[in-house]
Amino acid sequence: MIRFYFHPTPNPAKVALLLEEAGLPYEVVPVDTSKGEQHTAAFRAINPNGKVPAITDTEGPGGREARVFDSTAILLYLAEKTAEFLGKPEERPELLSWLMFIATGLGPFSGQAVHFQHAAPTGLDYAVNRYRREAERHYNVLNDHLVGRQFIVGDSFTIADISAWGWLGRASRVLKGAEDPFAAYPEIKRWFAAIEARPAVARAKAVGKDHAFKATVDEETKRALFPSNYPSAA
Ligand SMILES: N[C@@H](CCC(=O)N[C@@H](CS)C(=O)NCC(=O)O)C(=O)O
Repeated sequence: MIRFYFHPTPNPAKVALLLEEAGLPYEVVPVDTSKGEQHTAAFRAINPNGKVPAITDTEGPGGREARVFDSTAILLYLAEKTAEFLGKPEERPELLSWLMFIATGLGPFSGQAVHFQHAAPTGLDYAVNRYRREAERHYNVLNDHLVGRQFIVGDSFTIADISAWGWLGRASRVLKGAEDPFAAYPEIKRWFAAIEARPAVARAKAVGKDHAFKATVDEETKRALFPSNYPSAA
């Protein structure tokens, strides 16, 4: 049995889509990051980095329970476990390259673009411009790569598509103010529409809908999500 530690945010969304695409049985464990549940000792034992997603798998390697944290690690772990969504062996260099491009570039710069445009104090023009433009630059790299391609790697749906889908689903927040955030990225727009049409996407989007996650942003939320803004007293 897989326990899936979840909050309705982009990185857990990737894992939800893989679990649904693979048809793996799993149990959702809500982690309300706006309430600070990611900082409990019990959750830190599963992800010492205190972020979602994470999973535990009672049937890990050697039949022992395993924990896996960080969305890209989970995608690779589950894809290897099911031997699905990895593309052809000769495509592994491309798969790893695009996975890391998303994990270390597209995702983090998108996340910082959201932070500085939606959560940070106003007036930080340098930071807003840097992260917004770096997010746009990553969009351009992916857009150019997708010319003439149905999928990011080879000619099949892989965990690279799943990983990119997680953050591109937040394009309207990343590219704040754009009427159509994909207007300047026609190849991403075409690719994204095709991924969205997959039946598993609707099921992935339904994950966690039966849980009332905290929606308000108050002092507790800010301290939970941005603890490094509140240095502990010496
Ligand atoms: N590199 C990690 C990043 C995980 C991450 O930033 N998760 C966010 C949700 S998308 C989170 O847990 N935020 C709450 C917090 O940072 O306290 C991954 O890909 O899983």
